[in-house]
Amino acid sequence: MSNALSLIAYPTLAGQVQAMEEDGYAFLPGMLNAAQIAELRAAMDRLVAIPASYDKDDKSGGFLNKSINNAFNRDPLFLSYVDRPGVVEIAETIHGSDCHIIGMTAWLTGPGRPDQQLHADWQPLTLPAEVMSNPEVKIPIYISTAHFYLDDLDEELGPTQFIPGSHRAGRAPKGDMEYKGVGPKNILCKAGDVVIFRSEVWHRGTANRSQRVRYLLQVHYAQRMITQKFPPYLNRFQFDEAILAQATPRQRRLLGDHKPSNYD
Ligand SMILES: O=C(O)CCC(=O)C(=O)O
Ligand SMILES: [Fe+2]
Repeated sequence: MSNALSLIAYPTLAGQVQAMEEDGYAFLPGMLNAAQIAELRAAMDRLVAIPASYDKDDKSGGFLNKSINNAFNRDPLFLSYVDRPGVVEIAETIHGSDCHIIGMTAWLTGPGRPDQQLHADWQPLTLPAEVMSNPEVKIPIYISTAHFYLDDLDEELGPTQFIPGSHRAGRAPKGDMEYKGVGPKNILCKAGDVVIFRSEVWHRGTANRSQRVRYLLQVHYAQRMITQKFPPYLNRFQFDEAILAQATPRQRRLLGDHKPSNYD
């Protein structure tokens, strides 16, 4: 039985932002063409793990797990994914015009990867269900992640699953597998599609039961007051000057070159 999430592409920015508020995610089909998908996959293949940055590239869990942090700092190609047209406008609308990225991860997951636990990436506020059921209670979107899918997803490759509207639970799932009687549904999208989702929506990556490696680029956006996660910490992360020199003013701001504000 198919467990696919029906993916609705809202054509306007207002519709996409409304989807972030009501469903917890927005589906953006066809953001990349075949050549862009191929060049991104090749760039991800070329990345070499930096252990000090908490990168991984091993099979210690019994499956290939190559996860490279701070990808924007590794190749100018990834810099262009900081402000991809069609995605960045959503981030700037939901998080504010001074929003920034808090991370960018190039992630390859190989055959044998198990199901993840259903989770919220971050639950900023825990609130009673009766408070959350009041439509006047509107929680700001503090953090979102754009998933750039670089494969045609099928059930075997390990699609991401979401429970629409579950960000309104007011809590992380903590072992629950349903919200209001609805379980996690597969995102069976195409290579080049993007799903951007807020941190509280209940979701998980699923088992890779194929013989293929799944390629995913994650761009994590946040309100300016949410700290960037660019390991290694204590001043050991350094921007690559050659890449920074190519950044536009908007890209620089998204990397953290802000106007002074609270606490600066
Ligand atoms: O692998 C996926 O599709 C989702 C991954 C995820 O949600 C996570 O690592 O937090
Ligand atoms: Fe997650």
